[in-house]
Amino acid sequence: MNKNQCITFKFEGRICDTQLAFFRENGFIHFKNFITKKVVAEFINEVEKVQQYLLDNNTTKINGIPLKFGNDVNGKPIIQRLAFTSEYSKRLQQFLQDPVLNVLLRLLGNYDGRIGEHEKDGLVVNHYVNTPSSKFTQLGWHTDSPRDLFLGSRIMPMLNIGLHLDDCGFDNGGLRVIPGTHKQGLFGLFFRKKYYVDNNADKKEIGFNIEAGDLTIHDGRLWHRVQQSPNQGEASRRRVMYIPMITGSYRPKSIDSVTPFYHKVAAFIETLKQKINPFPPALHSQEIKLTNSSIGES
Ligand SMILES: O=C(O)CCC(=O)C(=O)O
Repeated sequence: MNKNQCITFKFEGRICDTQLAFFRENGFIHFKNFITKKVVAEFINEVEKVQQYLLDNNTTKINGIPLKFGNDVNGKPIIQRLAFTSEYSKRLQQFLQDPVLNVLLRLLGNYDGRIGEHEKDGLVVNHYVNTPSSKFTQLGWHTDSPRDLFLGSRIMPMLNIGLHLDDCGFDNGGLRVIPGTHKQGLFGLFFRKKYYVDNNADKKEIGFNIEAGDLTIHDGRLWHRVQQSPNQGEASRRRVMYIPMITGSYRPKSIDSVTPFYHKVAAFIETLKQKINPFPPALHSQEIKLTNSSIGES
């Protein structure tokens, strides 16, 4: 399997044995057209409403999870990482309760899984866009599992279910995974890559040709990253909702929840990266052009 051979599946209301075998072997799976374009538009609208509400109320954290702010192509403020989004939207809440999602639990094998609507970071919405003042254009290599340790529990099986809201062909960046790494031992889980700092392509990584409405699911132990789009502005936009499907004891978050340590570390790394190189590589030329023109104007 390589980047040109991204195998996709059609979801027909159940996880069949072939899909289960593929997921067990590789640690991820890609379903085409899980929701229709009409529903995609509806969800984008809901996310925008939640974003506006949170911006209007100067909300910077939800249940202890910091939101990530940036600016859109038109300079308007946006939230580039939302957490617990469904707690602000009846429509998204209703979607998380749709029995169709429970069908995906089969991928967790014998574990008793559930949708973590009020646990971990809840329903996350990531919004990547390349603009001079975007704060989110890529994401370094990581797995999701060690977060459990920071939350005070042992590593438990989990799935991250990504519902994609924009088209994003392989050449436009997006999700990259290293197949099979969910089966590695603890050493590989912790030390295969430098968490969040390493953005380099791996020779074993594969990517996806995503259409809005597609669903990708990855095992929490799988190494993955988000490749920055080579494009600027609108063409670089990538929005994806992540639904955590989790196991273990029920640990809901609330307004009193403290910010987990890994978010503090991630924020620290981000600040450090900004200080070392304030403009992500793909933005360099645009930023320099803008700076020159403003110098010329003054
Ligand atoms: O945006 C993506 O597709 C991946 C996001 C991710 O890995 C994360 O939020 O931890």
